[in-house]
Amino acid sequence: MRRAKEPAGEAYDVCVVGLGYVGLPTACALASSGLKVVGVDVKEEVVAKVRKGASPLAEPTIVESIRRLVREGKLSATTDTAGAVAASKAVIVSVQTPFEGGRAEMKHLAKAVEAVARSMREGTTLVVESTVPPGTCEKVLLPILERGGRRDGKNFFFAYCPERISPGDSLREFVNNDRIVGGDRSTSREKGRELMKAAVKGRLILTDIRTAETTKLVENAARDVYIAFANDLAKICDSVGVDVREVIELANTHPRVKILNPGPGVGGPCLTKDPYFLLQGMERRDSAGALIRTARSVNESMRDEVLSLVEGGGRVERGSKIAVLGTAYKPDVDDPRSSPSEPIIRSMLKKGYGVRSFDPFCREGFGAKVAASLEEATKGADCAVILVAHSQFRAKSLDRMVENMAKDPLVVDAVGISAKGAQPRHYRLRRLGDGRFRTKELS
Ligand code: SAJ
Repeated sequence: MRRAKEPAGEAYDVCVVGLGYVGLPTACALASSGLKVVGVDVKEEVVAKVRKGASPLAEPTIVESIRRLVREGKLSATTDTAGAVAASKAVIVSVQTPFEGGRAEMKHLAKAVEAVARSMREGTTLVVESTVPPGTCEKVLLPILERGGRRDGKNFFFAYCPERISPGDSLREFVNNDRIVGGDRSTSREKGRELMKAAVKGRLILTDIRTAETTKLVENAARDVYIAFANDLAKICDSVGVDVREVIELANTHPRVKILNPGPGVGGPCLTKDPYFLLQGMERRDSAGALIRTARSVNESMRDEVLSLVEGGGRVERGSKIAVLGTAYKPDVDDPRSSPSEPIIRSMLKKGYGVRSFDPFCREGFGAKVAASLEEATKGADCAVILVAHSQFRAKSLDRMVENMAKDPLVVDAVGISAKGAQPRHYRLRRLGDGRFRTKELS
């Protein structure tokens, strides 16, 4: 038991605190660059897995890296934060900062930084990667670290280097993306850059801490706003009687237009909360942030848009069988956090529909009966709703998919995987943002 906790008094180049979606790729990238890395997590099951060379994440490159790095002795893991921090030259903190009760919840991050502060050596470089509202490092984290008279830039070196990785492709993105490094002391910024340079091939761009905190949130708020524009267009095109995907494709041939894809809403742990973190950091309370707030509500309204496609034709009623295809928050990942499928399924269940779900990567059903295969989910269903553009769904023709459904079924395609201009004869097809079906259904 004791052995399981102790980092064996070894000296590590880096200690990564938090072995989640961000900490694991961070630890793997640094260890792959030749540094000796110890990962820390409070969850014993996570630490036990890594020690065995197994990955808590299903992402193939992470699975392969952990297996190799643990075998080569470059990566180890422990639940003992104090021991690992004390035995390391540098520390990177990448713990979760969830959005709870309408506020950014900083307790996990503050606790991790307190543990680091208690055990870090003189001269430690400390980099925080977690996403935080502007001002958090200055108001919450640095006061913890400077308790007892230690000073940033003198006794330790603090840098804020927000993560930018896309779950599903995290290791490649960690290594290749440009990164922002925020530090309020020039020595700290430089030390932060030095540390990240070991594994990051992209540019490491220096600024102050608050600018780095704000930039991270702006990146995700921007993506949320861009997607909201596409989603708003879906509603507009639906009522104009044209296909939004064709309109976007054509508009994007203009050299200065780059519209994203509409869908059933925006999910995942980042875009759904970071716009609120940004607004939380504001001191003024006027119309500032209005566009960001509106974007959030447009994206959240897409669940109703999908439900209205399901119910619009009057064929789906209490007791109807519905197959929901896709519960992950985006294509080809196994992560269901804040997935748009959740409110859609819960609403369907409330209305008394018989809902079966299937996702090739993710076992989450949000209360629906989880089918073991696509065929099991669609068998006898009156309606199939495609909510995630997984490659497996893209590869399957809808004509084949409906073969075992009930007679004259309805297929709702919320993610644009059906062929452009498809006019199937044996089933009704409704594509999100494609108003042409109204004309067709009326004729
Ligand atoms: N989505 C659309 N239409 C699109 C693109 C995405 O509806 O055209 C939806 C997806 O289906 C998903 C959601 O948006 O539900 C978010 O997916 P995403 O791929 O846009 O982003 P995330 O949440 O996986 O990762 C984002 C990334 N941020 C940006 O691209 C600015 C990533 O770089 C960040 O590191 C990550 O947030 C994070 O952890 O902050």
